[in-house]
Amino acid sequence: MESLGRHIIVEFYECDPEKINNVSFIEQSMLKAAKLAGATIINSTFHHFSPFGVSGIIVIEESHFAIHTWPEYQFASIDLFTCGELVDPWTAFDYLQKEFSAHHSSSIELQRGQPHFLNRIPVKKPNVRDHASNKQNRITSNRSIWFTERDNNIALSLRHKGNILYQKQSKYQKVEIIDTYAYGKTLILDGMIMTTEKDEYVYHEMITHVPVFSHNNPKKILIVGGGDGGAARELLKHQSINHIDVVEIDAIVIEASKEFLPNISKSFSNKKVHAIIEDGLQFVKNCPQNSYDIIIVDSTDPVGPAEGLFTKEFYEDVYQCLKSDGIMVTQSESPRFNEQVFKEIQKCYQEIFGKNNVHPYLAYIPTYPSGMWSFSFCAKQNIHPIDNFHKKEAEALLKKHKLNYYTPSIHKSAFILPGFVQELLSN
Ligand code: SPD
Repeated sequence: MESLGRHIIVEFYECDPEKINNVSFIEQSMLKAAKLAGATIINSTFHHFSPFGVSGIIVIEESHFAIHTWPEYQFASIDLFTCGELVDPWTAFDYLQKEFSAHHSSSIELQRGQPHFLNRIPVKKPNVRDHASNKQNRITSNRSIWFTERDNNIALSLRHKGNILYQKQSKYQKVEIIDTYAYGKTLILDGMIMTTEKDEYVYHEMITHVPVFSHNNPKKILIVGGGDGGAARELLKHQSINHIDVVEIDAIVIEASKEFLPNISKSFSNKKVHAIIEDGLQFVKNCPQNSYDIIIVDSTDPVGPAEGLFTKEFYEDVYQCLKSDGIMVTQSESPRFNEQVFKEIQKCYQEIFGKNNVHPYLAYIPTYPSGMWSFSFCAKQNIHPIDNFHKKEAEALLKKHKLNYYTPSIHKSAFILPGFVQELLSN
């Protein structure tokens, strides 16, 4: 015996960046490499980091295989640690080099546990019963694959089933759908969670029913963004509404949602709903004055294609498109996580709609950064969301449709803001 174990430390250079940023592909390749090497897999965990990079480890009966990738440098760093005569880490090395299309590599083999330093002592063997129950309870294999949304200081990870159900780079953004254990199918744009099957109702109920029950007779609605169809689905629960335009810049978002999120996107098959593939900025610029009763800005975060939807110019155009008693509601980010954006955007709304006509409100969405999310209610006239709340109509709707978050009490209490949010608004 030369040593207890062999540990190959591998550097793969000039790999295919797409491959080494794909957590499912990496997981599958590492598992196959372990099997080809003759190892017995116990457990594995793999994480994707937004926007780039994957880390993963497979615990094998004969030690471990681990990987860390830097797609932006086309670099993968791998540990192949095995023990026993029957497992050959170099078989795994050869396989992975091909899988990741590495153009060149460097590696060293370490001998772990060298015999002349080892002194074997008698260790008590487990008794037969312990041994039998250990065998019974042994986990043969358990995949653990994680998606992580993070900025420099905060991260949220969701464990998912491994296969990426949908992945396309559109003209505007990377569109992905994964199946998570805790929140079901999840739509991700450029590495940021947009909606999940399990908590989407909070966002979609709050961005729609609050303005509709504050308006006297809403008939024609514009949604800017909203390509998953969730906001339109909620609006269809109101009989007075007979026309909904959904202006979505990215047809791929609608395509992905229709295929994998049918309960959210089902509104697109209703003839009151008109999907228009166009940049919301241009749409409101060209929109005739006094066109809509309510405009809902259901945008992504203010990076990438949605950046323009957080500008004064855009809101001025929205103001023009609204009828004289019109209401705009926007998703206005998290006052905790996006403090600066939240503050600045409130000022901007106040400049356009008037200080007394802007009312931010909150809801709790576990899969968005910090969990605390804001919406902003902006009215063209002096329409107050609580004073003008049509409570009876809200109660009637709740009798007919099961909502999961919105209630008449939530409608009112959502406008009660914690001290630190009030402070953000006051300076
Ligand atoms: N950080 C997440 C912000 C997402 C806002 N838009 C969600 C779209 C759901 N229809």
